Amino acid sequence: MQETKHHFNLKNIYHSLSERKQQGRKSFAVLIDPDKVNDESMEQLIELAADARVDYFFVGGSLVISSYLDECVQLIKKRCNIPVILFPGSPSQVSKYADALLYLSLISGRNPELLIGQHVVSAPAVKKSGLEIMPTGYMVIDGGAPTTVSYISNASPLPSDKNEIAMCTAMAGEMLGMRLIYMDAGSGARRAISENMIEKVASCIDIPLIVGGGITTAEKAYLNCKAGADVIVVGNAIEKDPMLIKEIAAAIHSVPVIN
Ligand code: 1GP
Repeated sequence: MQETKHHFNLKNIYHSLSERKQQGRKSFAVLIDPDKVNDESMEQLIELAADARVDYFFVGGSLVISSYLDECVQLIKKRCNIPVILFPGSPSQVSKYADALLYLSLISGRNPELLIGQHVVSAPAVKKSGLEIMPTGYMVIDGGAPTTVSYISNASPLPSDKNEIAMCTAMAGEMLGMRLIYMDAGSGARRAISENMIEKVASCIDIPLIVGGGITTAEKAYLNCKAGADVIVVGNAIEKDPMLIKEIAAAIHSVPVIN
């Protein structure tokens, strides 16, 4: 069937993600907040990421107050083949130059605006963007520090020791039709998500599991993958030390493939 631009757009990137999951291959996503970079720092980051065989760039932030989003995405597209996935903190963060968009519903919170309200308002623009849309159940887990998303959304994060709630939330998200689950301890979290919680959640869903927030070492990235994460997202630690990209990528890609 020929795909029209009105056809629901779930294609290449999602397929590669779920194929990688089936093969037990782990992925590394470097998160870029357009508010915190410029052309010069981006050039360096792109080169390091391409050398380290980073799998995805996530672009977005809770606020994005600058207007650098389009330029930042275009620069990545010009310089390398790493797919760019938008991770929007608000409906205005849509760039048609990206490859795909995490269509986030904050399923760990109880704020209807972030479950469905903002989606309704932005639906025409998102559909028109032509981006690959990936429905994502977004779960914010308490990381020991108030996150921008919790503050802005007025939604409390899921307690970090309540594995059962995390499991039920992820299962409900999958059964509601989400194609990805993203567990996030929040940018710059003091405490990253425990391997125990990752393992429990991974064991009760079949869709790919993204994990991020407060991951600062290659070892933690590796352990999270072993526990069942399919994609590891790192932002802050790389902003502080871009050289970490190589080490973390190597750790994630060294996780033994179990079929
Ligand atoms: C935040 O999961 C991302 O939404 C990444 O967090 O910046 O702490 O790596 P960090």
